[in-house]
Amino acid sequence: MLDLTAPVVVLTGAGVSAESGVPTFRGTGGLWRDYRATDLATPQAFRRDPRLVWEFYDWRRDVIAACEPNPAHHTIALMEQTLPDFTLITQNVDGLHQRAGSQNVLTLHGDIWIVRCTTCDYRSQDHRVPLPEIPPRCPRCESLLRPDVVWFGETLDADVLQRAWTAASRAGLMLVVGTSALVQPAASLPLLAQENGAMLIEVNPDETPLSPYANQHLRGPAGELLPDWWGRFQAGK
Ligand code: BV8
Ligand code: ZN
Repeated sequence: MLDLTAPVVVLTGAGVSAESGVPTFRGTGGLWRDYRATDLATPQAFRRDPRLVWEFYDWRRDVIAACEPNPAHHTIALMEQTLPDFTLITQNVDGLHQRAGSQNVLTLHGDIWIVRCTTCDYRSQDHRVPLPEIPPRCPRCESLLRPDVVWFGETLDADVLQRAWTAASRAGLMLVVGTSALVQPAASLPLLAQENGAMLIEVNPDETPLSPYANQHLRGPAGELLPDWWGRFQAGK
């Protein structure tokens, strides 16, 4: 029997957006023109070929713009509205949690809908699909713009990471939804939570390195299993 007043944390990965049609990183959809996403989401790739990296992001923005939040996103937004102490941490950059109504989202890896200048402090929401110019240039200083996401080898925003760390360490319950639990430091958050007494529930059709630590497994698609779990959780089952 779960304590309904204990702090609840949800950590999501690309799998929570899979049923919306957003390709995951490591699943079959994780390829673009035979490139692996993880090879393009790096500062080195951007330095070497900013046009190619922007073609990749422009394509992802185009795909995401046509996707809708799925019942998993909506359930997580409902949890935030209903529970007295709730935190959503996401590795995703697609903005679907926000579109489903989640208000306070800790976006560990940034936001694909924000661009920022590689030279000056210009930073702006940009929802244009496709982008009129690839690679896009700063309207202030003409330098290259980049997606405001955290690439492999880059550090996460210290404040966001600190807030995620704090939320995980005081959680009574953490749901880990749709992540292969391979990317650090995000993948350490569930273990930190458990070390501090949290119950871990993994929502994923597949096994992950986190599975042996989880107290409970919802083995299937989040869009189907999460709404059902939430109904039972609220009924105190
Ligand atoms: C950092 C933004 C250090 C960009 C992303 C140890 C060894 C080797 C390397 C490292 C290491 N420790 C740290 C590193 C480096 C690296 C890392 O972790 N590498 C991994 C690959 C080993 N980490 C970093 O570089 C991080 N920075 O550590 O800085 C540092 C310190 C000081 C000074 C300088 C540097 C930065 C990591 C952030 C990278 N950016 N995204 C973009 O999106 O374009 S990560 C990227 O992968 C996405 O954010 C994605 O969310 C994330 C994780 O992937 P998942 O979300 O888990 O998605 P995936 O496809 O893998 O899995 C989907 C899951 O869903 C599957 O399990 C599947 O079964 C499940 N699923 C499918 N359908 C459904 C479902 N689940 C539920 N329902 C469904 N329907
Ligand atoms: Zn600029």
